Amino acid sequence: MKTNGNDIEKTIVDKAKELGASLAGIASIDDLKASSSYEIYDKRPFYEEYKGVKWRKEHKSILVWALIHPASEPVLDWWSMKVPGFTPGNGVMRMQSRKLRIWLGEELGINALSLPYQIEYGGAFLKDSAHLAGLGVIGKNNLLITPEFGPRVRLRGIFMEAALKPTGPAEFDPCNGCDMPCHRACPRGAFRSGSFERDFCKEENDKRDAEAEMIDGAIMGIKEVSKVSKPCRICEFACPFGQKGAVL
Ligand code: B12
Repeated sequence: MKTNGNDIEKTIVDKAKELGASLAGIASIDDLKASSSYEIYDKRPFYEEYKGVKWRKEHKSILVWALIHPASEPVLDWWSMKVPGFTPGNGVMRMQSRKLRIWLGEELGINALSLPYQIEYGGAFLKDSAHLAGLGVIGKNNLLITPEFGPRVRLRGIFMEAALKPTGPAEFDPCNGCDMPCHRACPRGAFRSGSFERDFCKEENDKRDAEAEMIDGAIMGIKEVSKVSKPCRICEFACPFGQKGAVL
């Protein structure tokens, strides 16, 4: 087993970054199971295909990482059914996931499972995972806010058959004293009750789906022209924390 100074967690986080992750960390599955999203989601799933989570006892830890999605690269977030992983950003993260899974097995002898993005097909709640792994905190806009990039990141995870030391949670309080421009910016008033209400958010994203345009494959990283929708990022861009970095 090749580790950096016997610190297996650091070795794994460093590898994720070497493979292109902007941030990475590790959380325990027991902590993740106890996070509020599972309880809430079980009562009212977003996708009807969801039939609950089948936890496997061998999975002890989750590696979760973030890929920066700057405003200068909007295409990373555009959706097309023809793009592997649906968005170019997810396409990049799927490849990172595959490489990390193989490396974990070959170099560290850790069996791992690359998680799909979707909860209903076995995915995990990635904001909760990222918070527990110390990447950032869940802010008033209901998004993971990181010290480095604000909310302008997308997430991915891998379950690992090894009980590793969590790298979080993070001590960070970005919303303290903020007058919440994210709440005022939402075109659908999804924060009218003071917290996020997904039905209003969904209305905006459904409208954007209905307005999907045919876009050249070269732009989406595929060969053919395809129907592309551009999800809303208004509460994400309104966050003052995401506006601080020079390249964001
Ligand atoms: C389904 C889904 C949607 C649905 C439903 C959203 C919802 N929140 O219910 C729709 C289509 C509406 C949507 C919209 C968006 N989404 Co979305 N979505 C998802 C998905 C697949 C599952 C999320 C989910 O159902 N969560 C379960 C519900 C119950 O939880 P929740 O509302 O998110 O909030 C819970 C947590 O915040 C938790 N919580 C709050 N505080 C704390 C504190 C601690 C300590 C812990 C542990 C937990 C916790 O409690 C809340 C429940 O009350 C995830 C991917 C994934 N696999 O996780 C992406 C994901 C959350 N979405 C993402 C994004 C970016 C968006 C959008 C900006 C659109 C876009 N451009 O892609 C908007 C933002 C909406 C918003 N402000 O939350 C990113 C978030 C990145 C980030 N920085 O946080 C994710 C992780 C996908 C990705 N590619 O990385 N999304």
